[in-house]
Amino acid sequence: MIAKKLRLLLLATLILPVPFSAQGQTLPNDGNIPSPVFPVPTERQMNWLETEFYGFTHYGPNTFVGSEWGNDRKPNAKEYAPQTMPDCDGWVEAMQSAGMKGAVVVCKHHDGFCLWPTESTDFSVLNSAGVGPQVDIPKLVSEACAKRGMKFGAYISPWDASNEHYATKKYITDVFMKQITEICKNYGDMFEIWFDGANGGTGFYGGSSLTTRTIDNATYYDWDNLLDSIHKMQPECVVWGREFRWCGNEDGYSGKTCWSNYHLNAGGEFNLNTGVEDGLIFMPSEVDVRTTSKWFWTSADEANIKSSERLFQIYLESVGRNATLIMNCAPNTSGTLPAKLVTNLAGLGDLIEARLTNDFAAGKTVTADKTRTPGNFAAGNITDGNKNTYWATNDGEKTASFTIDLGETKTIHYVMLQEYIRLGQRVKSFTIETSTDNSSWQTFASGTTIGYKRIMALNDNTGSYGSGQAARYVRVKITDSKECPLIQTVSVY
Ligand code: FUL
Repeated sequence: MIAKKLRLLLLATLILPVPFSAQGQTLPNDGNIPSPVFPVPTERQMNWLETEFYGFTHYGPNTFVGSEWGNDRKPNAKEYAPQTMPDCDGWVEAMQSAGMKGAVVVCKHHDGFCLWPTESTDFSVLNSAGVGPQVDIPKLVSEACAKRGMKFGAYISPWDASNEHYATKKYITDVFMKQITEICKNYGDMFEIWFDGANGGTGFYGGSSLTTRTIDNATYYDWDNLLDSIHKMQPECVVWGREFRWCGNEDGYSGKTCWSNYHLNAGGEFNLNTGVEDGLIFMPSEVDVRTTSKWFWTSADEANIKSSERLFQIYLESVGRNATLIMNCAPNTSGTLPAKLVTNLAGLGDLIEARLTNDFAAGKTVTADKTRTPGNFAAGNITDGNKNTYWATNDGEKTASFTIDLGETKTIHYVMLQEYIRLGQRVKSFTIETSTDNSSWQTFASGTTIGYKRIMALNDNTGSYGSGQAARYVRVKITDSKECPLIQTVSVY
């Protein structure tokens, strides 16, 4: 028996790489893998980036009284008065039809009303009117997500305009943390938890007709420990304001230059839209956008439901600019999404399908002027459909170009590029040109950052589909990069 164990040990030392423990030792790198350019994403952030596009739901007492924040009146649980059970499966179905891969549901907004039977406060569905006491929104939405293969996430407002303990330690320990724990423990796997910068102070977020208590957001919530607690309960869940950042506006766009790198400092929020090229932490941008002009439904606001074309433009200016997109779908008092919104969401899904799925470059030949050697970094990796392979140049080579031969002339509208982001965001500028004969070239578009995903429209015109450009050859020139560029995928539509 001992001899067998020794033999196994000997075998293991022969086939396993040299241990990493010895200091000062050169580690083997037979694959010639490029060194990371820090910061790099965690596995959890990678999974979240790949989710790309998901829904948001604002629904609660505000829906019934036509308010946005609920800090304009005294708390009254009876305001939440659904007469029939909300159709959460219908919400998720409509989101899925738009191409979304998950749903983040408001469980508690700034008013403090909890849309699930919580033990943390009396201001919840349990004391509401109509069929309200039977409603458990995170349960209904998480079940619909599970049924439809969608990811589930939750919004819990840190600011609580009605809780008597708000701004004291008791609120954090006995109310807020309890609410987070109930949500994290009782509704299955979560991919994202959304907090909010609003704190009810007299600054940017305005005052209230009720008592307001100003808190120091940065220290009061003890974000670092909160992050750890959430990860213990939900290992796959990324946390707002820590693992991803607000994009800095609610109008549906990320910066054309958009670094996933960021830097948190005492000065608070800055450069949210563009990120920070030399930022020390990996904290990608999320674009949060309304499909009307408000977060909560009002009948008058139905006139403002955005068209499918406008929603598609928002998609290009968020997912297509190295951010994720969370798009609000506000249910009405009968617990359903307005019919026009359902139609326009499906229309968005149709546009994404029609314009961004038939990849002319898939499996096509690619040639590059420079390629990293030795190792598996051939230009063909760009069109091989494998997210684990990429084309690279040698260390120190920060400019290079590659050309995709589409095999025949096509009319093209979009070029989608992805860096191999696991080793850090690098590209600082690039141009795309096309040719029908591989000799005379026309500009298609040019840009700065790429990141996890960049979708370039012809002439960077995201607002109209246009008539496209004839191209058999698509040439991408990387004109500046932090270190050798690593390009995982380029698709041509
Ligand atoms: C903001 C909130 O104040 C809005 O009401 C909404 O929830 C939006 C998503 O975030 O900060």
